[in-house]
Amino acid sequence: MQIRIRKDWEIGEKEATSEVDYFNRRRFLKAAGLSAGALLGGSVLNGATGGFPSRANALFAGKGLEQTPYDLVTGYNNFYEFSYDKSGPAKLANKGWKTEPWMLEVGGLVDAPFKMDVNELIKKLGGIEQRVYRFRCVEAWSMVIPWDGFELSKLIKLASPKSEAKYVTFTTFLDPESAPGQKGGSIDWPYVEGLTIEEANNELSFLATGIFGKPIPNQNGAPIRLVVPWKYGFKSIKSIVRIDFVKERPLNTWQALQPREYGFYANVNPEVDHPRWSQATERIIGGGFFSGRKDTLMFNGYSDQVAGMYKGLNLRRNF
Ligand SMILES: Nc1nc2c(c(=O)[nH]1)N[C@H]1C(S)=C(S)[C@@H](COP(=O)(O)O)O[C@H]1N2
Ligand SMILES: [Mo]
Repeated sequence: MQIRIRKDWEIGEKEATSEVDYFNRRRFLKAAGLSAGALLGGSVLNGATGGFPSRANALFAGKGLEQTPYDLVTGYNNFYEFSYDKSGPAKLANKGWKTEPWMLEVGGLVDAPFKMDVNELIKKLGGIEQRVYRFRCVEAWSMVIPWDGFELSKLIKLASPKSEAKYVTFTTFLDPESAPGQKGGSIDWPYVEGLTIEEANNELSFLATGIFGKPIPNQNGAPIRLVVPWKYGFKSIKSIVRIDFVKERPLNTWQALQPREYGFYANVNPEVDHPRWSQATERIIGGGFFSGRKDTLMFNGYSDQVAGMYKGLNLRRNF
């Protein structure tokens, strides 16, 4: 019999027990040279302070959606730069990692490349708004989160891409001293994601600098992260330092890691299962034991806004 130690992202939702979390935490602490006690230090939330209070966008008020409690949104995270354990990022991303000031560089096939402080960028783009979106992880859990930030299309307009630009690449920071997860593991750091230019210009594509009307906590991807609510959560890349407009489709981090399981599009689709678990339903984080599961919706409930972009595309093959 073959014994194989699987990574967290290879574990099905049903199998993701507290033992697994405990094992991962211990393994992580060992790798980082830390003891459990080292995690008990104070935590300070840093983030871009610009633009608050945000204006609620009535078109994305999240009518009928029940928001996930703040403590769960900020305490149950995937952020492999810091931890393979859901409760790890809240502690480890707040132990001296500085997310303000923060420069964002925008380049590639554009007429107007720029490198700008995130707070300056917020000012330049006319401030921030709030949108309530569903959020569905490929691991089959979901949340509803009020994000503060601005539409990605505004930044695209500012950069003015050339007609040869067909895709947009997003890159996370690289700083193994601050993010101990980047000292090892299977991921080829830094974490990279991509969208087609049409997807990036879709009205739903959002750059978040806050949640719940406050600066975004480090563990949620301070000071600026992507939010693409019709796609699995791994597309919503955190703590972005570079955005590049490119000709060729980029190889995103999860596709590079497990190409049979994670593709480029990663559109939420209840009819296309993950090779190792069903995507037909999802566990609502904070939903409780009895009312805590629901059917997953095509494109995570955003078909009206996004289905047109995938006409003629085989969604089973282009998963
Ligand atoms: N840089 C970076 N971005 C990332 C991740 C990550 O590990 N590193 N995890 C992704 C995954 S799998 C999910 S589900 C979401 C989680 O976002 P949240 O912790 O704010 O809920 O972030 C995504 N963005
Ligand atoms: Mo995820």
